[in-house]
Amino acid sequence: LETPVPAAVDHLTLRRGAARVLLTNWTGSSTVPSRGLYPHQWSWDSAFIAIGLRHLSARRAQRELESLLGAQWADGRVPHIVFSPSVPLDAYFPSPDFWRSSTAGAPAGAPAGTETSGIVQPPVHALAAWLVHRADPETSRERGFLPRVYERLVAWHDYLTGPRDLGGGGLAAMVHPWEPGMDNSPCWDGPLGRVEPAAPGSYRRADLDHGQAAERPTDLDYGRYVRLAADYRDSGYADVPGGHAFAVEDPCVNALLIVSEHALARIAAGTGADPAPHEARAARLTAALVERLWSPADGMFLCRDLVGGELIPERSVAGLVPLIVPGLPRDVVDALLGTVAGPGFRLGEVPMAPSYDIDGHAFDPSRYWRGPAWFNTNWLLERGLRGYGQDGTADALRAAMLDAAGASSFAEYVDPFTAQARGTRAFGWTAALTLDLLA
Ligand code: 9WN
Repeated sequence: LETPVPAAVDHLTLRRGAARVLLTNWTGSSTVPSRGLYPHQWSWDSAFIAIGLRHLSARRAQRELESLLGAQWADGRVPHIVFSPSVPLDAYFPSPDFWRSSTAGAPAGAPAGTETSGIVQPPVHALAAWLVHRADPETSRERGFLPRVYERLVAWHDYLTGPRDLGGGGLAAMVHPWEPGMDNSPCWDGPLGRVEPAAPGSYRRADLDHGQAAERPTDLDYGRYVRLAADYRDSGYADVPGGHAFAVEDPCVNALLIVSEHALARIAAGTGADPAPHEARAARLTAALVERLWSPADGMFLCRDLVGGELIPERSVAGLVPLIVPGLPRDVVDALLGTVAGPGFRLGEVPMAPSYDIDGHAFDPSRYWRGPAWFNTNWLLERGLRGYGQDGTADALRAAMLDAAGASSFAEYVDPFTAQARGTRAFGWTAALTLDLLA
């Protein structure tokens, strides 16, 4: 039986609690998402964490992003994990000996002195860099922060819009369910169905040492994740149109790329470079997003399966996140706002938007990206709602997120109806985005 959610904590206590999580998870050059479950540096976590960290220490927030970008590959990719050498290999799976970034001859040019994964995560980094700069422009100028990160961020976006335009339609494609950051979203069930799982005995799920099996992906999912990652590794991490068993275009990933490209234009201007190419690329990406992923019948964006070629008929929160993109066509915005508050996502009725359609056939309120409400996607929705003038809805969402963060001890995700804690606690981006909402 569910215990009731404890009373909301006051804002001073909340701020202190969030700061404590970020201090505890800081390693000296970056922040782990969680000391137990995720003991390394993760790419999109670091971006969200920097957005909160800027309110505690602009210098630390800058270092968070610089340390991640320091592990960038020569082809521009920013790896989804940068491994900490002091953490035992068996603490997290897959570990560096699986990815072999520094030993495999790394055709894509992985850094020699750092162990990383070979896949990517959503590009929140330029947005984060711009917000970090703005929090303390003086420290930023003193440290030359924008010039330090600008070229690397450009190379990152060039990679996503170049080699990763596997569909040829102008959007970035993801080649593994870990890449869009919503690992076991029902959106991937169909595409993953084609993948032969790796043998169960060939690896050990370290995540189950820390997480409850009912709140994590299944063993069958993991078998497929392992197969796809091993195949990509064995190909030398080559991005080949038509060459991937799993290749999808995801609206959340591409919306974040657009918002980050707009931020890159501001960063360019701040370093004396020309912002115009970035604004032009943001406009092209926005047109491609609407053309390739908008579903008028669903009133939201869907993911595209590049193997089958079709839109995937699963409604996940990824399809609402494009609300953060400025300048969407008015009918698209109106439809999105209707869907956010409509039967599947029920914002206003439930405290925070679920990760997947409540009425969807695969909905599960406890299992990871198949229903629970997450703080990063809701922070993005809060920002998007404000961007389109929905301050009342955004205020209510902000208040609900603050309550849920405090009452859940900064949980990784929460039950979408009761806001009961799910997943790990003292989770980095939950604490960071709480600080940002409080600022
Ligand atoms: C695989 C770190 C990451 C998040 C992802 C989330 C989860 C990893 C895992 O944790 O994924 O990358 O082991 O399940 O799905 O969004 O970045 O917090």
